[in-house]
Amino acid sequence: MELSSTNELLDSEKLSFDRFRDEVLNDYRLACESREVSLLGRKEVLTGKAKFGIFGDGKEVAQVAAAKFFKPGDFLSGYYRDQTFAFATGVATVEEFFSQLYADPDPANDPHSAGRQMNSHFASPLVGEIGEWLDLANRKNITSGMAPTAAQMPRSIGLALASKLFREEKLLQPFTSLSTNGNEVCFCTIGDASTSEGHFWETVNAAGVMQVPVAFFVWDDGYGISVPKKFQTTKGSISEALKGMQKKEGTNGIDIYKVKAWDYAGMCQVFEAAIQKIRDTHVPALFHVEEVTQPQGHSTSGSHERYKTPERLAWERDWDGNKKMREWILENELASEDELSDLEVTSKELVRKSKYAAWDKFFAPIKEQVIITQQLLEELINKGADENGEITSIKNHLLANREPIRKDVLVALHTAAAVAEAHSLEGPINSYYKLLLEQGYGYYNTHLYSTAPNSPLLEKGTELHTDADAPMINGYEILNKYFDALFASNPKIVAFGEDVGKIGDVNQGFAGLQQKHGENRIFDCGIRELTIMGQGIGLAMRGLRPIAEIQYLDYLVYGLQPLTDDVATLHWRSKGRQSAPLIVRTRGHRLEGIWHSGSPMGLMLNSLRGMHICVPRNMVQAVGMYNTSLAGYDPAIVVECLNGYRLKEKLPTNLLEYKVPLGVPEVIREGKDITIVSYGSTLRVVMEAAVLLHHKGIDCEVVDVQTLLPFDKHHIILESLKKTNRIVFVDEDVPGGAAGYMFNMVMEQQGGYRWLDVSPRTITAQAHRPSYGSDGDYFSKPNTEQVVDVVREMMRE
Ligand SMILES: Cc1ncc(C[n+]2csc(CCOP(=O)(O)OP(=O)(O)O)c2C)c(N)n1
Ligand SMILES: [Mg+2]
Repeated sequence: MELSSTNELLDSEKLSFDRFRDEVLNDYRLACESREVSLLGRKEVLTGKAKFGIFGDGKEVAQVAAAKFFKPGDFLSGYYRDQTFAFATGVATVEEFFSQLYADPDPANDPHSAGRQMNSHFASPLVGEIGEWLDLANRKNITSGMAPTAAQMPRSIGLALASKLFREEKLLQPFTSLSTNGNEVCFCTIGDASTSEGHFWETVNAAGVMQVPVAFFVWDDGYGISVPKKFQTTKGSISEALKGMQKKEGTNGIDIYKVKAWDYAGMCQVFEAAIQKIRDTHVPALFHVEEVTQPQGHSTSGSHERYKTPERLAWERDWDGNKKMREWILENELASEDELSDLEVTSKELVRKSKYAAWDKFFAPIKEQVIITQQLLEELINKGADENGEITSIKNHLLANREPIRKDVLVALHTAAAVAEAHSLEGPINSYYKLLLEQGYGYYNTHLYSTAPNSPLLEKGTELHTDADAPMINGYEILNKYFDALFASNPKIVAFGEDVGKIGDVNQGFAGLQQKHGENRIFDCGIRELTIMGQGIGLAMRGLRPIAEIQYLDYLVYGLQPLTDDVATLHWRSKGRQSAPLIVRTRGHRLEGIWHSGSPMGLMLNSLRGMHICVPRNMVQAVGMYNTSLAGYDPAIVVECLNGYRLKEKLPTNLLEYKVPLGVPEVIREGKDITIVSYGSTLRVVMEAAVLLHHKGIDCEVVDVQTLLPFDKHHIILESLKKTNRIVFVDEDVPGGAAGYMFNMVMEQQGGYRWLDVSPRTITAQAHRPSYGSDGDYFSKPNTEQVVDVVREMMRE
């Protein structure tokens, strides 16, 4: 009996030793494969098969160590050095890596971005075919990478905050496919130099304040391209610089750990305990991973010999993580020299084969296009369309190209069609050209917005129901009643921002709602627009429905970077694999002075393609736009009129059901003489002018565009113009801003120029920001008298 239990013990010790050894060797294998990917990847760029390469060499061991503690349900918000992490978690394969390097547009080959992103930008599927959220709690999740340094930081706050909400909010507990009791940790990686960005500091501070489960990893290789850390970081050390944020007994803050990138065993030990602590306590932590190397330099765009000293280069060779891990395995007798050599050979072989497989898949469809094109060109030659040898030369040129791309085939077809026209033989060439063109545009230009059946773009709208004796109440009270009903009806809604929680926003739209629905649903944030937007992005990616506030539209620029780079591009750049249906709530247009009456709509139009831009004229319309947006998965921004909160509106009876269709203008005053197109606050100026003009015998038709993106899907403005033959666009953006955009859409896209009797006009604010005070407003923004005068001039023309 005793003997057998001793044997059992020995057996189990042997088993656990074997398991440990296998795990270590598997990690080493991953590190070797990843290194080979970097080496071969760079060659592919240098030989011209790929355009640009940025790789994770030098960070392999640190990443296999970190990935060991990344569990299903966890999220990575990382950057372009995370290839080893992506391989180790199984989110990406080596073959997929090469497909992305070659920019293969077939999502079956590059599922992460379908050829739309540079290499090393991974994305795991968060949403399914019909836009529905997948079982994220049971998957390892990587949020789509971005190239701007530190852009991954803001959303990490939201990805981590979601865990806290899922753990603390009872109403969210049934959503077990999205979270397992909030156990999920957000891993957030960043290079040492990128910690110089404000994004980093704002994010780490917010994590320390909110106590959310995020693990920041700083890969410190001492450089940001060529600039060393003495020019980047106070005291040349991010862990030193962050000491004031370190959590102590009885305070909030972050835990800080220092590890060495070549010390596999040391990192595993620290990461294991520290990540578990984050998972259990939601206290955030930062790992300062020091002594990272970069064997091949920053990217394929340059060589590091230009800025690293020979001593530094020699040190990097000696302290290479893979080399050190190998030495450690041998010292601890976990494998023999021969075993490691075999493993290294097998790793190289696997990468080489994967590379060829990716290239063959990338090239096969192009090769087929070349063959068909060759046949079409030969047919032309046979039919006598080549008397000057032009077709033969096009053919030879195409066939001489050993690595043609789709563009080369299209150029050949386009040129050949022009020659064939002289013989009326261009038909088949043109048909094939059109087919390939359509295919190409399909590869690159789809999925800017949701393609799901519940797309807000498909919403037809619902009627507004108002009782005959409905009370007239303030605009903010309409919103308040609406948000109250919304929180009661949908447990996934959360709203937050500056002054949103306790006082219920500066205009009382949420007044009393935190007290009623709880601090997990409606809450205050620090003054940090950038990470308020990031918070919204992360929460939305995890399946919640955040309404994130920018207190005044003028401050949108602080939060614009994550909106333009992350939110607006996410669905497109992942070809529908990921969505962030964030709703940004803000208030703008005329009120008082330079920073409380901005209307930078042109700025938004130019930077937020991929979001919907809603510009309601009153709060009931705003409600209808919130409802439409919340019924689908696209991100949207709603600009409420700052001067509309205290204007009286009739209280509808169907606040929760009322939906405004996007991209459908409304004629709010009918007339036959001139069409005035506007939106938001200027509509009140326009309506006043219309009354004055009516007394002068001029009958204005006033059109509210309602949403700038999408813009007038059914050409309702054109219908009005056909009737009046005169049109003026009015808004309070700068000249050439959103009014210029509307002008262009109606003239060019809708063909409005054909219906004009007089020159079309715009009336906008001045080229500078608005001055303070009522006179400042009068002389800076369009006013009633100006509209009256312009319209009268147009009528006289
Ligand atoms: C906002 C922004 N500015 C500049 C760049 C160009 N750029 C790309 S990587 C890089 C250096 C980043 O260094 P670090 O954060 O240390 O990461 P590493 O590449 O060393 O891992 C720079 C300046 C960029 N991508 N984004
Ligand atoms: Mg660096």
